[in-house]
Amino acid sequence: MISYNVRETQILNGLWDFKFNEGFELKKFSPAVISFDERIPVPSAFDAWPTYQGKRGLGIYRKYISIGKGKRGRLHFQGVSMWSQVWINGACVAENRCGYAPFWVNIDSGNECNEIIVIADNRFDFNRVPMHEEYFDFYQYGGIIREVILHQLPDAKPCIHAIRVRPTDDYARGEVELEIELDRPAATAIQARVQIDGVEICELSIAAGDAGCDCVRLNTPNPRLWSPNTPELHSLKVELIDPSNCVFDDTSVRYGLRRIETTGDQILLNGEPIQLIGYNRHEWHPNYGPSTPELQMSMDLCYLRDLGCNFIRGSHYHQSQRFLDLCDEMGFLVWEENLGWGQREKALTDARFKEDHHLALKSMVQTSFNHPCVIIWGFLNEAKSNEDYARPIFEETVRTLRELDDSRLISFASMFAEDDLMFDLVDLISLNLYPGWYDAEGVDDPLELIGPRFDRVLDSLEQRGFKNKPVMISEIGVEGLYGWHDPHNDFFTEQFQADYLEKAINETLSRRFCGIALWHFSDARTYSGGWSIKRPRTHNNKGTMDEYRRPKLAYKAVKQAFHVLQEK
Ligand code: ADA
Repeated sequence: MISYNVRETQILNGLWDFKFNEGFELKKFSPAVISFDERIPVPSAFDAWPTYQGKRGLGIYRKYISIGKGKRGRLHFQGVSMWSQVWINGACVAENRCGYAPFWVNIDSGNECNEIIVIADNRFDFNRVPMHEEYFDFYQYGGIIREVILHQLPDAKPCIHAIRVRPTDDYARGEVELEIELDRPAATAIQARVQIDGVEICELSIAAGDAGCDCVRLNTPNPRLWSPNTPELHSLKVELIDPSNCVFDDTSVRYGLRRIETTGDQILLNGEPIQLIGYNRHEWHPNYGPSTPELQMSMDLCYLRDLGCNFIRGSHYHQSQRFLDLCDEMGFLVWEENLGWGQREKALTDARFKEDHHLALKSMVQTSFNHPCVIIWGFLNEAKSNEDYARPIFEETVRTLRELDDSRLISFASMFAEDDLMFDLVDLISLNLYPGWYDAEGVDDPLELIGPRFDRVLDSLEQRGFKNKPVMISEIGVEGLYGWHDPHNDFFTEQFQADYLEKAINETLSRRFCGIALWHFSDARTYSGGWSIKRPRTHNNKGTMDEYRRPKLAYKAVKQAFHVLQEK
């Protein structure tokens, strides 16, 4: 959570002027030709809205904002999907090509009244927006799907762009490294005053010409460790002071003292082995599409806690900062991943895709850096990691992640357990396995496929030299249609799903796997048209709850299995 005392910020939630256009040619776009004919709430997906459900085209938004005299503005967009442009006072100032990646836009006009136009285009077009492809197994919406925050800053001075707090090896005694990044170089030297939990810690000097200060080590007074059982948070505030001793900008962030690492085939949290037990979760609800309200997020977390989970894989894109704040507070361990789903040669070798993937990755790490809940950075879910052509982008991604943040584990979810070529690059091997489901054609007892498949996979990893690397099941599950029962307890019944998940949990955790993330928490809308031929109701129905969070029979079975584990 980021907060400000001196800095003026405003969350621009509410109704924005809106125009939808299906066939508009982008080359011809000019704000002057748009006649806005309605108003639509921000944040929301326009195609989750009754009038535009299922439509693809341009959603054009307008908002007038005032900037105080002697101030400049910065807009922080938390997510505009899929392809977007921002126009300020008639000029295009930014383009973003990943619908979940936060980005900043400056308003330096000096005008008091400013016209902000945002174009959000949800049409698939590999050449223009290669990170979003039509075949992903989750519905991709358009619009300003997450909050927009206006920051007002003193015109002539730099401001704090980011504060990064990173626990050191001496985290248990409260030591952290602090890095401050300004949004522009300081014209004259600036003093920065640092407080932790309200206690003055030190003053730092940022020299003229510098755009921040490099890592300094600081001690947290009265340090308390962060863990799922003790989600203790500390807060660090930086104030920028001018020569007359006035605070002209400030930022407070929360952080947690914790360490995540691996040793042999185990994951350690604060030096103790930990098993990751939980779910994959899509940020989705039928009433709101991808713009889930915070209350729904809290309820989802309460269900996950009730189920006995300590872990959530945020499949398959950047997580909402609101959600991560809640996870920090409630003590969930989170895998956050860059947008990706099943990329093949076309994308993995494409220069534009690589560039966008890289930018989105940076945005994810920079935005979520201070959340103690995030313990794993993930990327490229189920890409073709069994092919040599994928090596360069996998190497580059891991290199970038380690440069940006070497304090978390790195992984990707692979669907090629026996012939993946990238396991050497990551800290944690993560496998998406669906034994007894996709491979069950013609098999009498699909549940009996689970254990033997696990054994084959573990043998193969051992033979390839990965005996001493942690391995987790990052996805496993089967479809259960809410309310579907029949005496045979066959595929798609709630009972089959319940029996399957119970068995999958027990078979996983009686082996050397260090974690399991079931696929998935709640049913979610998927791709439409012919893409959804294998998805009854056009939903991915492998949720333990349906899309309205009504528990299926699996809920009880999973809860029991997870609680037995936690009590061991
Ligand atoms: C994959 C994928 C999920 C989902 C799942 C399934 O592993 O990562 O997004 O599509 O399969 O239900 O088949």
